[in-house]
Amino acid sequence: MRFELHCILWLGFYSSLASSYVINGQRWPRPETNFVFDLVNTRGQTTSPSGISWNQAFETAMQRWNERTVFRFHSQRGQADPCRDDGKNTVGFRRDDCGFAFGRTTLAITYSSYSRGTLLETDIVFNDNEPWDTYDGPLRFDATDFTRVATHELGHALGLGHEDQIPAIMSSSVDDLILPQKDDIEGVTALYGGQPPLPSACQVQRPLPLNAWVPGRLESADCRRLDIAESVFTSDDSAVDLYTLDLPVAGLIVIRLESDQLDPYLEIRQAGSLLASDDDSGSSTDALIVKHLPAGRYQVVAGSAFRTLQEGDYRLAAQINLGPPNVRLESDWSVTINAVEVGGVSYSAKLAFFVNPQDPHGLYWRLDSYALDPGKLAPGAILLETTDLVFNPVEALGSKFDVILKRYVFSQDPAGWYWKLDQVFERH
Ligand SMILES: [Ca+2]
Ligand SMILES: [Ca+2]
Ligand SMILES: [Ca+2]
Ligand SMILES: [Zn+2]
Repeated sequence: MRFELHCILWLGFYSSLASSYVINGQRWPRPETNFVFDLVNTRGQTTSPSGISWNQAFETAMQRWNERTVFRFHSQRGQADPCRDDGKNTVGFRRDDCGFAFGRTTLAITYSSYSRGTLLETDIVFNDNEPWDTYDGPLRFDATDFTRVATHELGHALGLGHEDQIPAIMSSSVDDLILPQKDDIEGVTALYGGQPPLPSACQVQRPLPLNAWVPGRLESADCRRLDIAESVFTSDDSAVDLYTLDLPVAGLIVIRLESDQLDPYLEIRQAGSLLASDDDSGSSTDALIVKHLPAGRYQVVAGSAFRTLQEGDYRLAAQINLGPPNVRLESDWSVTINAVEVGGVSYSAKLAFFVNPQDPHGLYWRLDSYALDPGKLAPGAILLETTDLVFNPVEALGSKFDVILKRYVFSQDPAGWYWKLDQVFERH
């Protein structure tokens, strides 16, 4: 039986979140199949306008499934006619739909033949009346991305139907997503069983040293958020770099992710669950997390706030002082700050204890004096972008404490700098 899957794709957006993958009811006897192809479009071109060969693009689409699911697409170079039942799976460009006119909104069609629920052959026909190119990220209006449509059609070829309820590459409308999403991956698992693999890019974790800026770059070859978000899943093509943070003490850590080329998004995870995340708490769209954590190993995820792939350079730092404190509480309750970081510049400062007449039981300090001290960029005291003060740690009463002081506006001295004690953790 020859079964035609009209794959009607046009620009559109997802609406609600619900439901799950759709299976056509047919599957290959084993989770693998072979495609024979050597792609040339109807104008005789072997490459897309951006210079990627159609063959390479189709293989990339195969890899997107191979990397994330138990299914394996194999490829073999050779000529074959996508309009013929010849025992070969293939893909080709055509100006007509195997003798018929393409529908006005049809970008590609996958034909499947099967017997009693077992797939025998699939052929994919691309509508070459449409402008095609190859690119990642947001969909362009001047040309459709061949690779993501090929990824979608290959989803039909392995047995998936359309899914329009939740984010999926198997959506009937082509959009900004380019990879099989969680729902698509679960659909393949439902068809073929087994445990989906973790893409190799997601198995690489760089150690994140403390108190140093680490340069990095988000790009296409990186792990993607959809591959690592295990607890609360958000379907997402965006690139992520994974770091291991070893915290030898329980302490207050300040983690920053900064970039002027992309919109940073930062996460701290442990054993697959999310402990903290931030988008824009730093300056501009930079991410900043201030969090007290027990000693242990953490995963720091450097990503972008975009749902699609956003490429660019960034820098990442985790700040906590494990050496002698740079901040001391004196016997008169004034605070001596040996070195405080303010936007990458070091100052020394003195805070005076302040009895607030409006809150006599609260603990307050007032900026007494400060001096630029550019030679001494040492960790342990940071004036955050929020103008809150972090001491990680301060030496006080014979112990060390990690402390957050919240900026306070004192109505009788609105130009003065005041802070109120907000959180205290004893350093062990
Ligand atoms: Ca065929
Ligand atoms: Ca990277
Ligand atoms: Ca951000
Ligand atoms: Zn389709």
